[in-house]
Amino acid sequence: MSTASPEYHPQSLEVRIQDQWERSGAFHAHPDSSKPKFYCLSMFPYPSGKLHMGHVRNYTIGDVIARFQRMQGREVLQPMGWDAFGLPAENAALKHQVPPATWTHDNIAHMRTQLKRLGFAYDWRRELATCEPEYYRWEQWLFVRLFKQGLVYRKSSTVNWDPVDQTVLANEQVIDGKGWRSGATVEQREIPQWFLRITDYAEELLHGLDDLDGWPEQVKAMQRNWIGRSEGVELSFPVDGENEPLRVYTTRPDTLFGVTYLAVAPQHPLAQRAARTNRPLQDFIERCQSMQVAEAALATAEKEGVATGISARHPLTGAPIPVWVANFVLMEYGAGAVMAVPAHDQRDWEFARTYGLPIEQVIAPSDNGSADLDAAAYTEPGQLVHSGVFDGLTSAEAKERIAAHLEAEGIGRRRVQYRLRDWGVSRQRYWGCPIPVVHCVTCGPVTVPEDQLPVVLPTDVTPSGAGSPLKDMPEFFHTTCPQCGGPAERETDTFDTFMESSWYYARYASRFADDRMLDSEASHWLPVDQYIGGIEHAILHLLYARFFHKVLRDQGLVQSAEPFTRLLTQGMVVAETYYRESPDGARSWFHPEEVEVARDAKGRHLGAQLTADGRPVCIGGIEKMSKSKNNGIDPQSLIDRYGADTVRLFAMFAAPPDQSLEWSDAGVEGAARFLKRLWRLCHAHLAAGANSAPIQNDTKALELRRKTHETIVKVSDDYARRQSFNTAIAAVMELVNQIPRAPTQDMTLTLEVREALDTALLLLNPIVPHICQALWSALGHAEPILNHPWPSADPEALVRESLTMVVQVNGKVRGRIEVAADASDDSILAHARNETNVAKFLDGTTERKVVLVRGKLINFVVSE
Ligand code: ANZ
Ligand code: ZN
Repeated sequence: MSTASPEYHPQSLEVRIQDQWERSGAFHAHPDSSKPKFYCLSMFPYPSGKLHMGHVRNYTIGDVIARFQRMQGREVLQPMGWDAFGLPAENAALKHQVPPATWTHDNIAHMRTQLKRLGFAYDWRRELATCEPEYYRWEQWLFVRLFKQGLVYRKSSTVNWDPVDQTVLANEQVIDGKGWRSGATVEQREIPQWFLRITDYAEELLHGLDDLDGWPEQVKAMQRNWIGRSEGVELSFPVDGENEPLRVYTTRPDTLFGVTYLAVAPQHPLAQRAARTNRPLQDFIERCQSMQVAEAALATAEKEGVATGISARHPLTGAPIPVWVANFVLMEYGAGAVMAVPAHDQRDWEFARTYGLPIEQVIAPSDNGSADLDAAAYTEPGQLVHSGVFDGLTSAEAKERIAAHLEAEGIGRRRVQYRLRDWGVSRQRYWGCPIPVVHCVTCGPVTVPEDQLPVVLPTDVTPSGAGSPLKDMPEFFHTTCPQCGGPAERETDTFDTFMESSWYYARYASRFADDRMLDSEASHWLPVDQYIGGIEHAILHLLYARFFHKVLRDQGLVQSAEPFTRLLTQGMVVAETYYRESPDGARSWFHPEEVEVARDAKGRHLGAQLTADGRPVCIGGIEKMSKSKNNGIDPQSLIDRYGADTVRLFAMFAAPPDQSLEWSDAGVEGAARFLKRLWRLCHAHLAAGANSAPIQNDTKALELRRKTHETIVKVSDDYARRQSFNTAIAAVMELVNQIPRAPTQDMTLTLEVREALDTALLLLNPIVPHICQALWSALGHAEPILNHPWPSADPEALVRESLTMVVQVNGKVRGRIEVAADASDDSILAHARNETNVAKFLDGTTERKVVLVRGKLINFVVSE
């Protein structure tokens, strides 16, 4: 017998195997491979400093899919990189007085080491950081192209201005209307900014969703909402004393006869004109100006308004209608003005009640019920009343007829309207991609010519917090105009970091092209076959990336219409929270490791105490892991303690990928125990040594073999179609549990045990690739497991050879028969009738009915 089996030492084993992968270039993706391609991508991280559990989960899911697809015979591209520009680097720079570039690169170095330690199958040659000029130069190049095509424009728009720090603040830097650093009351300022015409693509972005069968419905619904297509009518109301009529946009032309006032946005020209001679109106408009501009804030704000004193005319009845200015009307939507129908629009109703404006019903419920307009607006469709010749029509008919009438009279026209706004890409921040524009006194804003790109962001900069440091760098700031050669100043705004994350997936696929943005390799790999990331990116990131992809397609740089064929949005990583409250109500949060928890038999919390002082703490409920609740588990400490495979196994086993994953010590311990068991089982099998010939038709052997192949069927479906990795793992665990523990006493099963073990390793390999490789080679396979094809089930092994069935006559058991599992009903019945004892009881009777429950029983119902 051989020497003692080796022990499972994940740390050394994993590093050794990672080294082999690295040295052999195991994860280099080759575009010239004859295998079909599979592009698997996880959303790249912001290099915040170290990996958190959310990253680990996201990247493990991606890696499992990538490794599975590789075993399915695909040439897999799985890259990784860094979303490296952004505000946190500037904040950290202020705090620690280091340049954002240094901070970012240090973080990248650390996080790269962490990712490597987790054994992810990345093609590291393709790594990119968006803060590198070799990356962002192509973004600048594209911007200049789009500018020339008219897809870029400049317009004034509102920003948050901190009057003390003399700087523009991002929305998240405004806390309760005050600057986060200075505490000064934030003002709204209009400054010129750059916009991309994403609205030109609104229709295609909307319709494209219909073909994305591999996306979660929920995400598609969120995108549809965000794009917000509506069909309506734009119509004009003549205004007394003005040449220009007032245009409004409505989706309910059927309610036209119920208009009792018009409301315009505070920024509307009519409001501005009226304010010149109307002091209260002027004050109101100013107050609106200083309010938060966010739409969400508007939705919850008190509906307020001021009358202008201006009167308009109903376009069909000629009745006078007062014009108001109201804070709920958005200047950027529709026509910046609404026809208010308080009887049938709740917002208009509330406003009318507040200001004593009339409420006139024009839609009656179709079921002859009545609408209680004293309680609320009636917003359902119905039948028209008090609407002249249109009375009696349904809402749907009236929408058509009134729209047609308005068009015929030249009063209005049908219009499709989107909620989606053009994308403002200017940020008044230092740590971002420079916008490739110079401002010339003579020529105005001029884009930087292609041969002068990239505009490189100076990196030896430590921001002071007040304004952009680029303005104080003459060598960057002062330049000459590419058009007239005169003196000019560089734009110091940088791009929204969503710009970089909108095309990184394409650049990975074309990583080695140094003379162009994307080469033909991009067309080879794209679209991404599987994209994995957080639901928090369901709207903006995914919409911007889809927009960019269509723009790139229209530039001839990619061929597909959509960037991501299949999308998996993984759930949050959550953990229990613990706190104590001080007398003033402030809570201090304790880390789960500082707390001891008492549980009942079912594992429910009974109470918790702080280990340090033994006194109770409150249990705050399960929440997303975060700094603020102090409930984050540092993955590094888990890797150090258990190794990467245990962490990966826990992340995949504890929950389906799209659900939240609750952190538990017990779960991690369980994962570690399972791997140890697998290790011991393989080595016990090896230690048993001998290889005797199989015994034909041995039931135990056939059963184990069947279990092995049933597991292949189930697990393959779980991986490929259902993406239900936790149940796949559970199925393999079941198989492993069925492998006899004492192989020396069961020598006849050697071959079947070997097959079961080999299969378990292959099925687990995408999830725990290090231990699987180690055991695979211990079992004598020379070729690495990651190159081994995925196992396929042997249909013969799946056949349950024979089954025992009970035969009854009039409900009494009269015999038992053995039938082939796939025998036909007829042959089963024939067999049953021929069974000696059964035949005796059937003899001389008339058959009334036969009941056949496959695999169980046959009952002959007979009469004499
Ligand atoms: C009259 C009316 C009667 C309306 C009624 C609704 C119900 P969606 O579907 O989102 O496109 N609206 C138009 N422009 C607006 C603006 N700039 N700011 C705020 N609200 C505006 O919404 C279209 C409806 O929102 C329009 O239809 C208009 O009110 C309002 F029983 O017109 B409606
Ligand atoms: Zn010039």
